[in-house]
Amino acid sequence: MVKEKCPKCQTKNESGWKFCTNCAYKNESNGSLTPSSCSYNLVVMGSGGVGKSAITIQFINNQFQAKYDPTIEDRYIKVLDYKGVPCFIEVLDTAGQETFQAMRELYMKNGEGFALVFSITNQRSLSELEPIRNGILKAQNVPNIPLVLVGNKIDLENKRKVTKNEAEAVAKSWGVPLIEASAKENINIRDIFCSLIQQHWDNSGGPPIQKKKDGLCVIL
Ligand SMILES: Nc1nc2c(ncn2[C@@H]2O[C@H](COP(=O)(O)OP(=O)(O)OP(=O)(O)O)[C@@H](O)[C@H]2O)c(=O)[nH]1
Ligand SMILES: [Mg+2]
Repeated sequence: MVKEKCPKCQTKNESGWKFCTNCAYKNESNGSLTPSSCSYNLVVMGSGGVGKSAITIQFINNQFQAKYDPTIEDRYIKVLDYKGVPCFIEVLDTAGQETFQAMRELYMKNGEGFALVFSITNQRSLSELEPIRNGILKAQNVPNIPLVLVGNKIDLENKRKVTKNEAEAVAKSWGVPLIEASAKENINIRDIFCSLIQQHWDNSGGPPIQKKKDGLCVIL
């Protein structure tokens, strides 16, 4: 059997692989997995270096990436059990650095939930989220698109430049939750993605229900 290497972690996968068995990196060239009715495309956005990739990799793979390697664009897949419901999550880890932002409008339009990340050690990274949020609201046709404001790097409390009150005021003015997190210490990382799923459920009156032929209902 021919094996193909994952470009992200170099693990060998069966030919025709759709996502890496080691790091869950999505192989675009082999198409999407069949989506369940509880499936969401979630997008992680924010300035360069705030920790979008570290958050994504901690969530997907339970590892902290200490080395800074600016992202162009990476997609990952995870099946997350949230309140007993298996949720099929695709996470798009986007570029913070301006030179890599060509696809921005497309994923602002197609995303089904957005984690807007700043670093608590960098005041400017919070203000830089304002135009990103405005772009998402403009690109989306649906009202109440799930959004969460994420203050990352709370393990660096001694370097804090953005107070929690300040971030809470921004979150309140946007009408979104604030989650302070640390990708390094794996603090509140899962909650970021669960919050986006919960907002979907709040908007639609609960988790997706599928009717079976015999009249019984099951939660997918
Ligand atoms: N101490 C600490 N460092 C972090 C944390 N999250 C990320 N970092 C570090 O910050 C640097 C940048 O993290 P990345 O995740 O690559 O940042 P990014 O937002 O993906 O950057 P771009 O891909 O360029 O947009 C790396 O050296 C990470 O190890 C955290 O929670 N705590
Ligand atoms: Mg990155």
